[in-house]
Amino acid sequence: MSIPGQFTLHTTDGQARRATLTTAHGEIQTPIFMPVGTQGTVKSLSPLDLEEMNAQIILGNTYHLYLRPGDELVARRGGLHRFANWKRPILTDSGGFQVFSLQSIRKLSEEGVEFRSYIDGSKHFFSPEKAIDIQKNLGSDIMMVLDECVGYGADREYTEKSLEMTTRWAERCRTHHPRGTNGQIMFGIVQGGFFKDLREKSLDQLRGIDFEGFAIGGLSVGESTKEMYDILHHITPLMPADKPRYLMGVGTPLDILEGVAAGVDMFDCVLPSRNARNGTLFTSQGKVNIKRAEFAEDDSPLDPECGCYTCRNFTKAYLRHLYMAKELLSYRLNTYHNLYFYLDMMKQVRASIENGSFAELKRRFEAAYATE
Ligand code: PRF
Ligand code: ZN
Repeated sequence: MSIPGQFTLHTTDGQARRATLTTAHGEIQTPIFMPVGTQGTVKSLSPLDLEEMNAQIILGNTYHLYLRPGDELVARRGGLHRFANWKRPILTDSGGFQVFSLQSIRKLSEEGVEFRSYIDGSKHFFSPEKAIDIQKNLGSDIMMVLDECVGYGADREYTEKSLEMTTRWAERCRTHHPRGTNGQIMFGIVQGGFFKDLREKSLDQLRGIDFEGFAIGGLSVGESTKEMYDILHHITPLMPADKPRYLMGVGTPLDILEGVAAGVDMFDCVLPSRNARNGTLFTSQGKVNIKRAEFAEDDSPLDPECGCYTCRNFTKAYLRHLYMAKELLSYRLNTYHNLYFYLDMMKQVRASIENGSFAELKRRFEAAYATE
């Protein structure tokens, strides 16, 4: 019998890895992209849609679900899987990043972080233990430790103090929920900003704690692509090879392929779903802005190479019309396509690692997205 947290490496192609991660709600084939379902829903899509496009795991947010409808209310409904009728794995982010990025904070101390609700301004407090208790109530398969994601431009002194606190918070999270409890596994988060030695220090400290996986946080926070790739390629070869690696909140198709090339197994990002809602669509030929006048009478599918429901059934002219008229179906068809595109890209990534052609696949996407 396989146990939650078991990570089986099947094959590699360069640094790229093809693996399986076991969770309490089934196995995940990696590399994987996780659609973001902040409020317990991937905006505009049903669980049926997500199953149809073979989403293997979705992401939920501790911060949002704690504030509304409340994690205890969710627990009384049998947890987030039952509440949202999603039967496959769920990963929850700890709330730390949302507290910091929504500027709703904050008083930060060794004890935790105080913040104001983005809904009604009320005061709240997350300690590392509280962040885990909430994720236990939600019943996610993969829980994230509470961390501080330092902003871009933070100086060395601040970044070092911060990563050391993030390590102490990580220790408290693991102590509060020892390995093997309850089928829920826990990932530590490497911080350290844009200082390579501080990234190493963060990783060294975290690897002494018994986590089932490790995430790279604090990237895609306003730095250049070059700076991000530089840190990424520095830290991934130093991460434990026998545990899953998760690059948080990244990114564009090319960022994800760069991550895979560096040996990352898991990704999440609001980009495909958020861009879909403002009419930016990812295709095999690069990005398409569906609101452009040139599509007004274009009867071709959005992406002739895409097998999704949107591309099989509708024209660019119709998708443009829906967008211009702000019709609800616009959000749905666009989101369906963009997530299908991302998930299909990951499927191609997995196949290419298996047959040793990942570099070639990456070059193909780089050519299509070269002008970004
Ligand atoms: N920490 C957490 N969640 C995150 C991040 C982080 O650093 C990021 C950074 N891109 C996205 N989501 N807990
Ligand atoms: Zn499509």
